[in-house]
Formats: sequence, C-alpha cells, structure tokens
Amino acid sequence: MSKPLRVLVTGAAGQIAYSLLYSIAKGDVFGPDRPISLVLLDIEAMMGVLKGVVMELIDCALPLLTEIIPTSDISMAFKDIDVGVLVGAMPRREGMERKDLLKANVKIFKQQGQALDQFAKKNVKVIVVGNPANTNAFICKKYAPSIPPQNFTCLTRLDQNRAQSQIAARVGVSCQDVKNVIIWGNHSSTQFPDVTHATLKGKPVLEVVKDDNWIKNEFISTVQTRGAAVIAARKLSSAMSAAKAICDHLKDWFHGTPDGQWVSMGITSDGSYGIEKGLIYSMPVKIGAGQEYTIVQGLSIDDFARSKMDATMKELIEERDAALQTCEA
Ligand code: NAX
Repeated sequence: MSKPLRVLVTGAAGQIAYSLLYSIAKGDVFGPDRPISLVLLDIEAMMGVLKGVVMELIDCALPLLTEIIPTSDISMAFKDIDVGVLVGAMPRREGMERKDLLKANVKIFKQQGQALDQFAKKNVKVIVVGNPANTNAFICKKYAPSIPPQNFTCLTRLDQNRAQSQIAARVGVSCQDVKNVIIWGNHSSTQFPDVTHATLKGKPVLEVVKDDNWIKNEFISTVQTRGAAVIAARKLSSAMSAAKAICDHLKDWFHGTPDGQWVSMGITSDGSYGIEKGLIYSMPVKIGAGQEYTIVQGLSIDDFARSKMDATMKELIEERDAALQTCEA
C-alpha cells in the first residue's frame, strides 16, 4: 500500500464536514488503495463536538483510515498536508452585511494562507469551500507565495451539479446524460450557469430544450439562488450536496476528467476569455492523469454570455479589493 495521503479538513465539527468525512475516509475520493491520514481543524470551542465526530469515524471501522488528528492548533493542522479542504468559516448571522462577513473571513483565510506557506507540502492541493469561496481562495493564495497559484481552487462544482440536474429534470433524463455545463465566475448569485456548449445525450442542450426564454431566465436564476432556497426550506444551508460536490471536485482533480468532458472549478485566471488575470474565477477545465488542469479554450462567447461573465467578474474585483483593504489595514 502507498504512503498515507495527509488530508486536512477545516470546519471539521460543522455540518458539511459531517457529510464529507466518511466519503474521504472510506476511499471514495482518492481511491480504494490510498490510505488516509485525516487532520481535523476547528476552533477551540468546538473541540467537544469534534471529539464526537472522531468517535464516529473510529466506529466506522474504515480500513484506509490510518490516523485521525483533531486539533484547534493551526500550525499542527497544516503541517505536511497533501490536501487542504478549507470548509471552516464564520457563518453569516442575521443582520450581518456581506461586507462584514467578508472582513471576518478574510482574516481567517489570510492566517490559513500563511500557515499553508509555512507548514504544508509545496505541492499541496487546496480547495476552498467557506464563503465567500472565490475571494477566500484568492487571499489564501496571496499569503502562500511559495505554493504554485494553480494549486488553489474553490468549489463551484455544487453549482455545476445543480445546473446539470435542472436541465436533466426539465427534459426527463438522467443527470449523467447532461455534459459540459459551465459555471462562470463567482460562487454567488452573480454566477453565470452556461449551457451554450452543453450536450444532452450528445446533442446540444439548446436544441433539445428549445426554450431560450426558460434558459435565460428561470434556469439561470434557479441555479443562482438554489443555496438560498435550500436554506429557506431546511433552515440550514446545503451540506449533503456540498459534500458530494467537494468529493466530485477532488476526485476529478486527482484522477482526471473523461475524454471530451470538462468540469467547472474556481481557479486562478490566466486572462483567458477576458477575465482579469489573478482573480479566482470559475471556468471550465480539463484534467489529465498528472493532476494538472487546463482551461478549455476556444469556446464562443455571445453578447449575452459576455455581459453575464463581466458582471460576475466585476463583483469578484470588488470583493478582492475590499479583501485586500482588510488585509492591509
Ligand atoms: P457550519 O457552521 O456547520 O460549520 C462551520 C465550521 O467551521 C464550524 O464548526 C466552525 O466552528 C468552524 N470554523 C469557524 N472558523 C474556523 C476557523 N478559523 N478554523 C477552523 N474552523 C472554523 O457551516 P457549514 O454548513 O459546514 O458551511 C461551511 C462553509 O461552507 C460556509 O462558509 C458556507 O457558506 C460554505 N458553503 C459553500 C458552498 C460552496 O459551494 N462553495 C456551498 C455550501 C456552503 O454554503
């Protein structure tokens, strides 16, 4: 058996982690032959709850899980990690403005960026889930200059999965028949779910759905506001579906995407499609066997798509500037 992969999950006592840890520890993400050393970080006040999570993981009797390290010590948590799943963040409280949330979380992700820089392996792969996910990933990357920028990503796979499932339900097919939906931009209500290049059983989605009005209005807004709809119904934010999406993201990053297919991830823009260089912006990528992704090039962008892509970029630039101001204050 190979050496254990050291995987850090932050926010480990929270609800997404509760749905996520079993899949990682069982081998569903990194493969059935890869032992896992699981590092679980949460804040000091949650150590009691985290103890219960550790007990449950032990009680799962998972053969691949060689070690569990619960901690509230950031330097211990990031030490020698291969993978960082950064879920933990300050939740948005009632009456809290988005900018207050951004300020609180930027501080957390600045500190975690510095910890990555100082303690993690230099080839660590990072996925940021805690919101605002794109901007938190941007800050992490900025404060970890010794780690390649392409190793920082954020989760927009949940948005992709939501979009894929909405199209499948509209037509009455399985979600696996829908391929190459794209999420552009921010994991927020300005994101642009784009089906222009998507296929359904090999045919263009636009030819099968034949309802431009539905695609441009109801479909887009359903995907953009799905997180809020789940909160309204469940009184808690998405957790099971978020955990599944994190697994999809990491599995594809480690094992590659199938031929002819792409997936969306928040990644560092290289200027492709007119997106400002350096921003963490969700784009379609293909991933080879070597765990390296490339941005899908040459997709046609019409005026409608351009305006949506620019609007979400504008929001990300504003978030980035506000985050940088907080960091430098
Ligand atoms: P919970 O509030 O259930 O759990 C968060 C956990 O993080 C708590 O246990 C808390 O103590 C811990 N935490 C807070 N500050 C920390 C720090 N500095 N270091 C380590 N741990 C810390 O939230 P949950 O439902 O698990 O959601 C976690 C984050 O995911 C939120 O920011 C949420 O907005 C975000 N989401 C992002 C999604 C995406 O697609 N990118 C979708 C799902 C989710 O909404």
